[in-house]
Amino acid sequence: MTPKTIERNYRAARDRYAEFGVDTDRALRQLSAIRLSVHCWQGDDVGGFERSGALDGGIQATGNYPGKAGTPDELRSDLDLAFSLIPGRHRLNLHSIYAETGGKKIPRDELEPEHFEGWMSWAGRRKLGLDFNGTFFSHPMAASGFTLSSRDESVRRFWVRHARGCRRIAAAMGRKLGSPSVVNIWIPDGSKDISADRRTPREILRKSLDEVFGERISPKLVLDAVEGKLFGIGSESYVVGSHDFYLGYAVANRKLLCLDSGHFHPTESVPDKISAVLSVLDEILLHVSRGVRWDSDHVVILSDEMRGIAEEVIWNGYLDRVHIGLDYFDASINRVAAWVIGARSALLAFLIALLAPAQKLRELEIAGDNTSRLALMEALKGLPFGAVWDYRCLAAGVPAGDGWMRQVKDYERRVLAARA
Ligand code: RNT
Ligand code: ZN
Repeated sequence: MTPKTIERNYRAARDRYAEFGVDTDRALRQLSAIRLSVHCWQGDDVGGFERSGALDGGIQATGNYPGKAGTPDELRSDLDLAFSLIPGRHRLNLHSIYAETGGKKIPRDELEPEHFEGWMSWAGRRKLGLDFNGTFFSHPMAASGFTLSSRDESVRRFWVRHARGCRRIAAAMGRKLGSPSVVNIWIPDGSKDISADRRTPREILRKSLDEVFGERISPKLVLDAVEGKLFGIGSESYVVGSHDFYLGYAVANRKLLCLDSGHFHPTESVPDKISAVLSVLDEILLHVSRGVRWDSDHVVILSDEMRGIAEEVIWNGYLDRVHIGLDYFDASINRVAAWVIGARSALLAFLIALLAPAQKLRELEIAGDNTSRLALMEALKGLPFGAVWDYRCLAAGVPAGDGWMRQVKDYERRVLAARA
């Protein structure tokens, strides 16, 4: 498609949306302000550079597509390509296992901001904000299946020190990049089979979190989030950090709650949870993902759930209270493409939500005219959002449609194929 065609299609779409009272130019301006936190771990199947053990904690990246990044420079090079194909300016979400320690083995509870200098200066040059995560899995100290909720005091304290260090690292990132770093805590703690004592690990977890957050750090530098989960592989019967646990903790301690869209019963609605928890919390973190059967981490697509999440955030005016992170890992397809597909689909969902006459829908609802509400909702689905999206891509200097795949294929041939 030539730029001329994209522009012509856009003008036609603009007129069509105007008939519904929707200003497409305004929607595009709002879309360009949305920052996604792109997860570094899609680039190497949650491997990291520490090499202290295989991926565990009940999460799995299946597949062995060639060309996985094996060094920080390779990962950054892959990310550069991905970011160049995603319209807009975004953020990068790091895990502590992506530290650069110059070949030295630094225990996780001794990590310092200096081990993330490489990431910080790279992000600074590209004007990307950084978010951060402690890594409470793939480590001998997590082998028992318990970390912050461990009854073993030496294990528990190790992970408390790790989490405290992560907040200090994130504070350095927030200071250096001039934008608060969201630090998310997700732990794999739980058990495969029915446990006799569900109480004690949760009380220990609460105490550990209090210790972690005991150190006051300005919210201008760090925003703390806690992420619950329904179950993991190997923790099917009991998860210490469940949704209920963290919801209570976040409310009581004014923390951000992280809602991962793969972490609930399949018939529960994550879109519905957003206004529920934001009625009592100031801010939340979203882990936008896609659950399929037992896996919570398939590549994000333009699913009904993705669209529902975007609608809830946009229609309720929550953009400034919701941090949007991606969280999935697929090792069976080109990893750069996986980033781009998920990020673009998430942004497209936000665009579609922005292109809806939300006020009109609300008015119909208030008037009790639910027939017209449903008719309008269905009519909107046939509107030419694709033409608006193509125009957004053109304006942002990224290929429209799946034209960006050419660059990924070229990179695959030139760069990825040469990797061991
Ligand atoms: C795991 C959680 C967690 C991880 C990342 C790697 O179920 O979703 O967010 O995916 O920390
Ligand atoms: Zn998650």
